[in-house]
Amino acid sequence: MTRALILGGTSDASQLAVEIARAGLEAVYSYGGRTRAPADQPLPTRIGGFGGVSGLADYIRQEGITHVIDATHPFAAEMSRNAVRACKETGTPLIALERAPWDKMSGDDWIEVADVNAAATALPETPANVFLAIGRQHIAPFAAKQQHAYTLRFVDPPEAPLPFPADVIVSRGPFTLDGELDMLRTRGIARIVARNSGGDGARAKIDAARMLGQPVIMISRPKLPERLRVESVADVMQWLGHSARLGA
Ligand code: 3Y8
Ligand code: NAP
Repeated sequence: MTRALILGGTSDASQLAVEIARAGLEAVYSYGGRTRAPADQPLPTRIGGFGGVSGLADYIRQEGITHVIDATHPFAAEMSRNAVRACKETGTPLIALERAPWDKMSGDDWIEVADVNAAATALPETPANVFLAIGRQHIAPFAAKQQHAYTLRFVDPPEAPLPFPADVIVSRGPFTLDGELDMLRTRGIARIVARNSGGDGARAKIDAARMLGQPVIMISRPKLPERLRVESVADVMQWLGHSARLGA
């Protein structure tokens, strides 16, 4: 009897939830509790951390989870690392649904950096209008470069004061090319800082930057442990179907 746990919080995870609900498989969708009103899901949903590796292992045992799908964002590294360890500890099959990174195309002007600190260092000294498309959790390093005029984009309005003056756009995405072109032009943005999230939900700003001939400071993905990894919902359903048939 299949009982899957989806570690969600991305558009891919939402698409998977629809297919799993349609197939009538038993599953629970899990959010980290980062946003005020996460999107509704067609499955029973839980919100908030598990309490590290041991908390996740306990959850798997107590809830009789038979399969774990890590459909979190490529930058949700801690959740992914915990999933690998908890599934090894409990002997639970694990698969990652992870979109491919964006590849640099001709016309792209990317400055590729390893992390957020390197992104802040990569900004020019001369004042510029900078768009930080990296959410709220990792903006502190830019407080060291206050000569720039920053535009930030968050899912929810900021609760705490920001570490530096900035203009905040509150929007959950996914974003459109026209909307990104308009935003970049009207704000005279000269630099975008983005993460290589991959997928379609966040790529419009990268396409817009290319069209406007603007450089993007692109943060590479964190290294994750080896685990079974697919890029499509169909592959996950096949994996579930195969194991589910065996475990039925
Ligand atoms: C809570 C689920 C959907 C999901 C949409 C995707 C696309 C839009 C692009 C920019 C970049 C950013 C941010 C972003 C994108 C999708 C997708 C994606 C980037 C939701 C969601 C949750 C989160 C958490 C949130 C983070 C933040 C990151 C904003 C739901 C909407 C910047 C990542 O306020 C906070 O604390 C926000 C935190 C983690 C990064 C950060 O560190 O601040 N996503 N995003 C998940 C949970 O509670 O477990 O609320 O419904 C999902 C989506 N975010 O179905 O339409 O990639 O799938 N999300 C980044 O890419 O750098 C915005 O502005 O261009
Ligand atoms: P993270 O740094 O990898 O995770 C930190 C801790 O948050 C985890 O150890 C876990 O707490 C909890 N957590 C994260 N995702 C969870 C989930 N789906 N269900 C239950 N607990 C979860 O994660 P993050 O980067 O803050 O991202 C949080 C969520 O937002 C993820 O689900 C991710 O898919 C979504 N998201 C993130 C980004 C991004 O840029 N990081 C972009 C879009 C969407 P415990 O250790 O207590 O279990």
